[in-house]
Amino acid sequence: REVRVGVIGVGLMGADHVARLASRIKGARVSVVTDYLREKAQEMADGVPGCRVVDTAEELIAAKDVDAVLIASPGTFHRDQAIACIAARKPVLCEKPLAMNPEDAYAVVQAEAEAQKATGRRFVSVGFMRRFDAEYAELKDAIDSGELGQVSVINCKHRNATTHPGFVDSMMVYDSAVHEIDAIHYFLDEAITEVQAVLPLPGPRAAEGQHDPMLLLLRTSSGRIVTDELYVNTDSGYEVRTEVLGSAGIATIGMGITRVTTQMAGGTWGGTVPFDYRPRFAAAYDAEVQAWITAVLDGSNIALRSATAWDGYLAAATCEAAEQALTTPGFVPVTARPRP
Ligand code: ISE
Repeated sequence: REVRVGVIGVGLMGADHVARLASRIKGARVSVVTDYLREKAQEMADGVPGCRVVDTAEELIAAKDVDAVLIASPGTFHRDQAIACIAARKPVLCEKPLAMNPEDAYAVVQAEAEAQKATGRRFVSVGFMRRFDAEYAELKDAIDSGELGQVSVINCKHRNATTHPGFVDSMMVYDSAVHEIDAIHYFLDEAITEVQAVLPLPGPRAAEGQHDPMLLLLRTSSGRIVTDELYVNTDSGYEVRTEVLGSAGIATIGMGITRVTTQMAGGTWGGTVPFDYRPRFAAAYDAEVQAWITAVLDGSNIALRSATAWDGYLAAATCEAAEQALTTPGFVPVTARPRP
């Protein structure tokens, strides 16, 4: 059997997923695509044998030739589209963020909890693909094994070469910092209790009203501090770095540098840095989508290592505190509702 996947949104990430599903993922094919730019969807479908276009996400989710849905639309649409997939009892891999505010994310958690009562199954995976990154898995093992000793501080660097127009502070939080927020939950298995934002002098490429770079300080329930340095207009390359300060060792991963060349002319050294997240995390995206398809084929719907709707909600609740911290001095508490 193969899973017929419908892809909602064929922008940067959606197009990358269509290519991955059409060429590298075993047990699946893309049967239907949709995008608000119909011609873009048609162009994508024309390149995938047996793939057709529909006008709306609702049509795609209801389509008889769609067994599972990959949501790669803008985050503001994720809530309604994920809830529609749950109502249609179709497994869904929703690109991060699950929603652009905690209330919408919690609505997805509740809808899935009701469906799970009725069917005994869950349906929602959230696309925090770093959980499938080999370096992240290795770092988590080093933390969990005690090899690094007591971890007190984690320093994160999240650098993009550029972002699209309109990528304001709330997008830096909900669309970029959200990866580090989920990574903290993944690495430390504990809640984030409060967030502080420190806003340096904006860089020359920061958009009007955008605080880029942006520094976030996040405190966890055991008292650890995570720093997240976001810089989304470096105009150079894509670099995601995590450094864990332990009492027995300091580990750094994700140099994001695909190759370091030494002894270059003039005695300097350097390397190449991928332009954006698709080449840097290609293997993680492949592993994430393959694990999702395998889970759909075996009926479990959600891969063991995948982020769940609850992880998506916790990330959104923390993002809300981070967003409030942008205009509130000091630490802002994270408030999370009980898990249903
Ligand atoms: C983008 O949506 C991603 O998910 C990338 O991983 C992140 O680095 C980038 O800042 C986001 O805009």
